[in-house]
Order: sequence, then structure tokens, then C-alpha cells
Amino acid sequence: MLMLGRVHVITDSRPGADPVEQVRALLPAATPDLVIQFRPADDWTDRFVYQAGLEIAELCRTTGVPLLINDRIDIAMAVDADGAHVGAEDLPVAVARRLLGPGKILGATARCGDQAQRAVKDGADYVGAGPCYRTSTKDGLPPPIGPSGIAQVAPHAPTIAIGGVTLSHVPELKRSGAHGIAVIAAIADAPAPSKALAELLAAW
Ligand code: TZP
Ligand code: MG
Repeated sequence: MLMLGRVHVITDSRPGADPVEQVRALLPAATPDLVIQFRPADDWTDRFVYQAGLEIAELCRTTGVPLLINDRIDIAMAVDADGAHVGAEDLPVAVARRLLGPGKILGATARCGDQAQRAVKDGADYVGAGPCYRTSTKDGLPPPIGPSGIAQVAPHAPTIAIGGVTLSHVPELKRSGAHGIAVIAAIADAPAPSKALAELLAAW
């Protein structure tokens, strides 16, 4: 049984975002269900991403919160994160698994049951499924799959619903069989992010 937290907060990488300060502000609200996913922007330098990753890893380690790195397997290894998440255009799941080794958490993106099955076969511990709802946080996404799409993925892998997820969606996502949720705007754009996080953790 995978011991994977149910509320994954993905750091904001939109212009002006400060991922280290974002994580620092959230950690007082942490419970065992929290996972932080550091998601570097494509235009950040490797040195900046590495330094921020180191600081976030230290913050997470001292509070016992698992840290995943989005896309950047090299950074996950360099900062000794707990694992990584690879999307459809990132390294293949099997390659990410080979690089990370067996002891790290690996997530992969899936939009349907077949993709989820394939991801697990290639070494993923969980899948991020979506976009679940409409979102403006990431460009170029395919159409939302909704809770019914989550329900098709969930039998094949522990499933984290992503894309436009807010507090009000938690009940229907639980019913769809999701293991948990991943959010950016629901935390980053909240007037009080740590209060919003506490509410999500309590709801799940
Ligand atoms: N991948 C699929 S949807 C998405 C990513 C990174 C964006 C999620 O952000 P939000 O603000 O929770 O919709
Ligand atoms: Mg990616």
C-alpha cells in the first residue's frame, strides 16, 4: 500500500512567484497528507532551480513533508528530493525510474486507464490525472476529463486529480475514487494560502 499524501501543492511558477517563500509560508499548516511538488518554470536558470530546490528540500525535510520535483529528474537527484513527477512531454516513466532508483516516489501523467496501466508497468507509483476541470494556470492542455474521467483512471493506479481543482470539488473527487488532489491556483491565488491549505487538508 502506497503511503502517498493526498493533497499535493504544486509551487507557483508564474512570473513573480517565489517558490521558496511560498513553501515556507505553507509548512506551518502541514499534516501527514501534504505533499509539496516543486515545479520550476521553463525559463528559470538551472542554478536558480537548484538553489531553490535545495532550500525547499531543507524546509520540507525539517517538517517531514515529502517533496517531489516536477519534470526535472536531475534536480530531484541533486537535492535528494523524495521523488519526482513526469508529464507527457518529459522523460519517459521507465527512464525516470531507472535514474531515480527504486526507493523514490515517481508520479506520471495519465488521461485514461490505459495510460495509467502503462505508467504503473513502467515504474510509476501514482498518476496525476487531468486536467480534471478548466484551468488557466497551464497553457495548451487537452479538454478536461471531469470526475468521470478520474473514475476511469482510478482503478488502475493511485490517482491524483489535477487541473482547476478547488475545495468544493473534494466530495465528488473522493466519490470518483481519486487518491487525492494536486493544486496550484487554489493555494497560490487564495487570499490566505495557509488557511486555504488547512481547509483542503481537512476536507480530504
Ligand atoms: N497539469 C495539468 S493541469 C495543471 C498542470 C500543471 C495546472 C494545475 O493548476 P491549477 O491552478 O490547480 O488548475
Ligand atoms: Mg513537464
